[in-house]
Amino acid sequence: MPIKSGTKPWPEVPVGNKVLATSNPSALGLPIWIVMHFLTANYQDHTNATVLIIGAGISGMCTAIDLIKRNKCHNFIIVEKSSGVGGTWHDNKYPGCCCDVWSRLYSYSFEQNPDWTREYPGQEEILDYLLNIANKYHLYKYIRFNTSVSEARWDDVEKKWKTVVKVSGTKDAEYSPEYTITSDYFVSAVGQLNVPNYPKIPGLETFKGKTMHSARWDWSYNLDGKKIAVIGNGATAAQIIPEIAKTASHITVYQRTPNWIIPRGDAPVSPMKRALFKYVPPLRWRARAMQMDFRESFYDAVINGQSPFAGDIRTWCEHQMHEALPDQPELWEKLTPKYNPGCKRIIISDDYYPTLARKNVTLETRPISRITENGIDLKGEDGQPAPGESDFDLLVLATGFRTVEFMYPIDITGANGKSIKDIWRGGARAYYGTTVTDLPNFGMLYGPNTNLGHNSIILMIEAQSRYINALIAPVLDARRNGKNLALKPKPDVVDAYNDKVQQILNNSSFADPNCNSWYKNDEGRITNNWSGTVIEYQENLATVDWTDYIAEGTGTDVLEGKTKSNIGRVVEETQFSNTTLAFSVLSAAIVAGGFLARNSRYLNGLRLR
Ligand code: NA7
Repeated sequence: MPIKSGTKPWPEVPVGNKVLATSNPSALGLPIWIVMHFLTANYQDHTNATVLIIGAGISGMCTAIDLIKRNKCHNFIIVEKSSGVGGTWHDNKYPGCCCDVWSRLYSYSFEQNPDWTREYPGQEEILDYLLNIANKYHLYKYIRFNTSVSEARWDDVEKKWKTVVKVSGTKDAEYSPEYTITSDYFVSAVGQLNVPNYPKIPGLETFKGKTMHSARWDWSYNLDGKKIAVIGNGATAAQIIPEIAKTASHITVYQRTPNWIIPRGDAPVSPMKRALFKYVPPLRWRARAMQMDFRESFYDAVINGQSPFAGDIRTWCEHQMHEALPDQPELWEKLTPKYNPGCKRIIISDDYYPTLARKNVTLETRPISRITENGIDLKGEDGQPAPGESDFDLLVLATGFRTVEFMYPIDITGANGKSIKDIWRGGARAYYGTTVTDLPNFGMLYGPNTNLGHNSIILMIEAQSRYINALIAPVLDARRNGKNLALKPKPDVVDAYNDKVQQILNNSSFADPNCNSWYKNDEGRITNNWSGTVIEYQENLATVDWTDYIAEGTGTDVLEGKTKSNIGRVVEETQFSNTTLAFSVLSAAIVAGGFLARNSRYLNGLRLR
């Protein structure tokens, strides 16, 4: 067994295996054993980490990279339920899967990729990008795959988190099926779209054919010539249906509520453009900034149903629908939403309506009453089951995720034994969506009220990672001094913040009573969406106000005299107009040209002499 000598100070040493504490001293010689034990005991321990991150998706990776870059902390563990990195891009690999935000913007600001092959690349290309990031930042050594968190408990005395993890990889589970990790800080990076929502339709379990949830796609199943039922018509279904319709014998789409659908305008990125993005980075930055500007301007459209932009969405949708499905007013009626654009996620697609025009695709809008051994019965007008379509080979559940129970099914207990269920009674809430009342030394990414209907979620995640890392810094300082520090947000600060957010949301399209969405809980509280623009959110998180937090422990002195820390934000929007930019580039070119011309005359002169 290799002995890892700690050549770097804590917390720069990654979590390892506590070799010396468990090995036989006689094998090494007692004096060496004592010295090595002293050197390594503090930080080389399989079940002790400074920070524990749940999830190796975009948020978990971003937090880990910031831990390394901003806090020089390598003493962390990432536990990941699945077998690979990428989070949602690992889980969702159904046919047609891609992002509905341009990847130039749906990517880390600090790792802009010039090589995207399309404006909206597919899942495999996005996953590839994330795998490359994991490699580049050497993240694999921190990740424990096939490991899920079942329970996390704050220890008031030790001022540490005790997190119970379960190992599902068969080989690893043979020797360590379950264990507890102790950490100073606990970060949830599990996201909002993590746990599939299996619909509670009577008879679902009796279906004899194949059943797949969109986020659990079985690629070993051959779709060719199959008769398929798709339940759901959200963003996911709108991507799957056009793909599988190409080879299926027949598809019936079960729509409960219509969606606003606007054109996507996807296109390949030419090799010339890619080369320019690679070798002239300002062009890449500019392209991203312009996409940011456009997406930010979309905010009005999703939040205010009466805004001119919302009117445009209605027009684009109708135009697209009428063009793809000409002279079918009955179908138009079924496909036109009766709620404001933005209340549910606006779908961007060029091929959904044309797919509904195919002979092998049927749209069913009557409600489902039950699922039988091989079919789906409908609710008759008298409310009784009426026979529906049968002989399905495959049932696709494009029914979304359990979104409002953040961190489900993890059992979390905070300070003074308070459970997350009690803390979040009435709906999940957090301070800036990141820190939670009664959960000390806890941070979450893509938490309550941080989802967007109009822009790239990665912009929010980066701000959260930066903010959480700023909160982790004094916890590390205290431990460096041999002390401990516990930070939790003040309840009145959290409440005031959330009241403000809810006030705006309650007057927005998200609150339109004519629609249900995954943004709201059963009581109608909008638990998932942010109320403002990305820039507003980034500005909120650009400063840590230490007076917002209750500090406890033996190491509170590290915060003495500190009231605010300015951590800044990633400025994504354009800073100059195109005219100013063109003028500056032109001026720079003239100056450079003049300089070169003068020097070449001078050099020529030198040569002539
Ligand atoms: P969504 O947007 O939550 O869509 C789920 C769809 O499934 C939606 O059409 C639902 O109808 C439908 N659904 C859910 N349960 C049922 C039952 N019981 N019966 C019939 N139909 C049902 O999930 P997606 O996966 O499409 O997208 C999630 C996000 O992923 C998306 O916003 C992007 O950000 C990426 P409903 O509209 O509720 O009537």
